[in-house]
Amino acid sequence: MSDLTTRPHPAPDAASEITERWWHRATGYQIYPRSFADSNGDGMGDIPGIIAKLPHLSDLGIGFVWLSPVYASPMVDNGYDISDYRNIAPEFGTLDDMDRLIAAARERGIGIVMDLVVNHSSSLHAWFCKARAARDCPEHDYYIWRDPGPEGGPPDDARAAFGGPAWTYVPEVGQYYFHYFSPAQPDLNWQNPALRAEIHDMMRWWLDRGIAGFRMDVISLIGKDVDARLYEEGPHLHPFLQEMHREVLAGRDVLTIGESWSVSTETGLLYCGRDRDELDMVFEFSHIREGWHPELGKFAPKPFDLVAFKRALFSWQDLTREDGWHALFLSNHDLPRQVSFYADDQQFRRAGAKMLATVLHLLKGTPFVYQGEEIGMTNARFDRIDQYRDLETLNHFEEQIALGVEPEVFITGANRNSRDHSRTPMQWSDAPNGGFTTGTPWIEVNPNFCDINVAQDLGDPDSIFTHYRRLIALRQQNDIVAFGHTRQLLAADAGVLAFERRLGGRRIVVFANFTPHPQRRDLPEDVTGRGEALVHSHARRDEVPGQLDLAPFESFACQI
Ligand code: TEU
Ligand code: CA
Repeated sequence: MSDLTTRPHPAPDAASEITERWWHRATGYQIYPRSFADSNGDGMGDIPGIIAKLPHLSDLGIGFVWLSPVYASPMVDNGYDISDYRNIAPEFGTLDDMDRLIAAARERGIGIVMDLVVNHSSSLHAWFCKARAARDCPEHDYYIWRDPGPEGGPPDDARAAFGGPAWTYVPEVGQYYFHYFSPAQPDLNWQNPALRAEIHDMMRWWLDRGIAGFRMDVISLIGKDVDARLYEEGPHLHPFLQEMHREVLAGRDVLTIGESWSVSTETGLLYCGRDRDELDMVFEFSHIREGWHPELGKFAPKPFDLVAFKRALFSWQDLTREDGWHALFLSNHDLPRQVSFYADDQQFRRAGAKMLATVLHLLKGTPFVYQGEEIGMTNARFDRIDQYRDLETLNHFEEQIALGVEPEVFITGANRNSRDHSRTPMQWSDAPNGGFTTGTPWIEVNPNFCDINVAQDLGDPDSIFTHYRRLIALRQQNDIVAFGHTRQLLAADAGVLAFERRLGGRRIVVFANFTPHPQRRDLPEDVTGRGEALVHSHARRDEVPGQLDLAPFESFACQI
């Protein structure tokens, strides 16, 4: 998006300057193509479907799209298993369709950020087909092979993220290959320079087609040392990212967001610090993991703890105060629907959805909207395991049932946290299947599409969609929203989240009630004041009074 202006912007205390980049004021929108819009009635979303829906993204004010993988793939993990990095899966369209999407989006000032899945390929990638057939071809070393352990079994007992061992034996070569995820996703051997050069070349090839950047899938795994059983943030990670920057990214005005499940406030600036020449920002998950059971993981329901959640969220605001930048999100294709998880998807759905948006979009960083979030889409209620589609849920079900977990207990956890909730089709209208497809959708449409859909929200000035549009516009227009320093307020409060943003002498104060009950708070003097309402879910608020009463899930921001 080099056509957008780049100018230096004074930091809030004028002690340092950051150069304003196009993505500093932009809001991203994630599209999970399989579930977004189906143009040909085969029950699966596709690229022509996305092109047809670009006006929706313009209406919202979106600056760029993060497009989940559309590359050729056997779809074991819905495209996160790529068999050809330079082609498009036929169910999604053709390379021509992709070029048309890039051009049509760009005409609207929307960049397309592609998903770069290079920790692993598909086991059907041509490289792996050769690699598994013979030890003496160059491609063999593109993957991670080890001889059997002393007893003839796998080299060690590492487990794969989607269940089962992390090593799979290939008799043709008499070795095991390593896969952090499923056996259909063999890990690439980043220590091989020829492999790295292939990846760099492929990235340049896409950038030359006009894309606006990359979201890098589990990028913190590429520096791994399997022999030391060091997978996340391994010893080679940052040298590899610096090399990638030199070889591919330097001199291009593109956006890079790395996904890392392990990055912490100790390591965050190693990826996105000003002088690092690696990435622009990272998706980090400390606030998400907060909602998981510490031992039993995501499929064991755990009550939401607002204080711990706030600690995680604001620790990254503190970290990126002077350096680095934060990618802000509550939802994506791997996570449950945010209104169901953090708020209420029944009586207070509308207020809850607006409240979560108010919080996220007024923090410092680049916010991401996951498809359907802008109309407050909710988790599905699946009663049977055969209604689920995701390999993570299905494999963990098998494993946990074998361990003696009751199916109903597992389904309760999955109804809260399965990846499939975010993957039910986008609800466009109250037409059959929510207007997503004229055929049979690949996964059930949430039956609440009659009440929750885009057409309905568009016609309502008080809708969740309208609230998002306002927040997205604020970031573009208001320097405090874009660049102000963040200070958390009421840190120990278990029901209310509050913060202020400050730039020069001006400030914005944000309040959010995370509970279904009215809340009253006595506020310190340095927080209160008269000003101008910026955004509100209930009554307009031009003042933060000394005694503040909040309605259930109420949120507002006031500039003082
Ligand atoms: O996810 C990374 C990842 O670690 C997930 O497996 C995560 O632990 C899980 O989704 C939590 O439920 C990325 C992609 O976002 C995901 O869709 C892929 O399945 C995965 O990588 C493998 O490519
Ligand atoms: Ca289709």
